[in-house]
Amino acid sequence: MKTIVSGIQPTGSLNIGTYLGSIKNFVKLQQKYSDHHFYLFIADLHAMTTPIDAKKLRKKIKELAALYLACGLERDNLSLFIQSEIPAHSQMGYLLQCFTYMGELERMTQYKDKAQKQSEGIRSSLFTYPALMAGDILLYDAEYVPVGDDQKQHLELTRNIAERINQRYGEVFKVPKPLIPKIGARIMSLTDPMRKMSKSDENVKSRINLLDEENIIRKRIKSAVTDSDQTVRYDKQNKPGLSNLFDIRIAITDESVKEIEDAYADKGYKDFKEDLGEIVVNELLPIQKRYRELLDSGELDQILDEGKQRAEKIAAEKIDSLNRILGLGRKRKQKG
Ligand code: ATP
Ligand code: LTN
Repeated sequence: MKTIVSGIQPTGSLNIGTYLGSIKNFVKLQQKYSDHHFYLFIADLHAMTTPIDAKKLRKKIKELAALYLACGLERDNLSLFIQSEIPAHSQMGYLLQCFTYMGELERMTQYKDKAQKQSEGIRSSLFTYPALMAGDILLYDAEYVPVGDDQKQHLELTRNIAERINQRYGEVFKVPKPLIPKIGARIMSLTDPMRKMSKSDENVKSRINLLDEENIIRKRIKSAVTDSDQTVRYDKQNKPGLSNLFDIRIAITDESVKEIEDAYADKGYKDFKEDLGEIVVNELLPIQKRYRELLDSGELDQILDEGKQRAEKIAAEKIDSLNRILGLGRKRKQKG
């Protein structure tokens, strides 16, 4: 069966950037690719690349698992699991480091950005993290990997590593393709539309968190930075703030730019922002309700156990086969 793989780190506050760029896309893809199996995971090993409090991490893992499901994922063709519960991810991460060059890792812009933000004690895992990510994907022979725009470079590296190994050892891995949504792949900060909306931004006004209260959601949109012109028109170059609000709206409603521009031909930013507040609130409140129901239910643990069981088996087989191909360990007789 063909597979689709993706993960999200359990760090910071999950916001509509992550939601529209990734989770909402998973939900749509689950319908479109109903004959594929989805391996979606909480990338807790990746969260260890920067300092994080242990208690906080535990809490975030559970919250993210509940949020994934609350956003509407179907259980039929899904294995939802926690990355660290499957040792094959760490094993694969190491093996792929053996096929990744320093020069490639040095070029990763996410590493450069994150390293720059830290003054001391940059963990070596922050540097090698793209190899771990490549392992997450290649373990399950992913056909597609749905991600936001910022992960494109890591996907390109994953493809290069897979091709490098295939060239040397034969067809070991499927070479995965990224799936980047047309709208929503890069939702920008509400306070600085030239920067990506990020869950680690210190300015809480820069984003709408999925669990924000209704009045906060409306307030954040109202105070979002826009230009001083009042014409509701999509223009990324000259009106980046307003265009970002268009993107948020379109990613939720699937309207066209023209439909929106026509609807506001005689209206200004105030109306546009108020309506967007309403649209975002209507999208998020049902998610919040389902999230609260799921968080302390036995159902969540059951789903994570089932996901783990299936993923564990596939991943362990892949590691065994890779060890054999690479000549690691002893020669064993094939079972059966
Ligand atoms: P940080 O900003 O702290 O590095 P993040 O907000 O990028 O973290 P991740 O867990 O790294 O969060 O991202 C999860 C998924 O959401 C990835 O596929 C990523 O591309 C996507 N994503 C994150 N932020 C945005 C955004 N502003 N717009 C669209 N997609 C996003
Ligand atoms: N690195 C990604 C999260 C991530 C991921 C993956 C995404 C870890 N492993 C595998 C897709 C496939 C991030 O920081 N957004």
